[in-house]
Amino acid sequence: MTTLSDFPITQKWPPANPDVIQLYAFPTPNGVKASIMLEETRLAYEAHKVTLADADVKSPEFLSLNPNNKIPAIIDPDGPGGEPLGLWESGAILIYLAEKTGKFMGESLSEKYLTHQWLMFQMGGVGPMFGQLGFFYKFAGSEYEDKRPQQRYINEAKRLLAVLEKHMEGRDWVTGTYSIADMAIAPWLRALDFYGALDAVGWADHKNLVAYLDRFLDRPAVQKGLVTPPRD
Ligand SMILES: N[C@@H](CCC(=O)N[C@@H](CS)C(=O)NCC(=O)O)C(=O)O
Repeated sequence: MTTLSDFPITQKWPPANPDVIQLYAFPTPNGVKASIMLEETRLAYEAHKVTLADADVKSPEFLSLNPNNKIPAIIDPDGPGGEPLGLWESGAILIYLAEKTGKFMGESLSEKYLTHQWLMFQMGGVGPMFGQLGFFYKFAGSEYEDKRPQQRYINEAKRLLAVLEKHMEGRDWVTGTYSIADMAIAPWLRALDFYGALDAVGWADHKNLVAYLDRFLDRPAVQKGLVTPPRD
């Protein structure tokens, strides 16, 4: 039978309590999806800080859990069949934790699939496109003389915001009730401020999204998840 200590990642980030879920993350928009869900579900967990530096995400120990060198990742020592389960990709982690607890994935089967739909919209659209916007608007790409890539991602971010703004008319949460889709989408809306891109994408004109993000940030579990593990 496999145990937590069989995972090489535990050599670099030893568990204080091997019986609880181990979270390997950094408080980025993708990282906080997992910590927010763990806070919302009140599952017992231990957070290990894995920075985006090569010494962490590209260390042999981290790569042994996630060969794609990206946070977040988890190990649940009490996975399916009581066996430990290591998992990466934030969307997969959210679905796993929702199924484990029976929480935040809708009440009916239809709600469940709609939750998946909006989660995939974030994973395949909002996350990658806003991430590129961050690169070309705030980070190294902002120095590039050719501004066409920057403009492309500004336009794509605006397009995605327009889809969400329209959808959120008359809704508090993306699928009606609070779900993992919100935990995936809202942290990426918050990232626009960090990228200094609020004006570039016309954020203030999206009144439904401004109210939605405030609603999300008001939740105590979100506030805790956003600083877990602590940056410093
Ligand atoms: N699709 C992945 C993306 C994760 C991701 O991009 N993580 C970034 C931080 S937000 C990372 O770990 N970057 C480190 C690197 O690429 O070296 C997920 O949703 O889990």
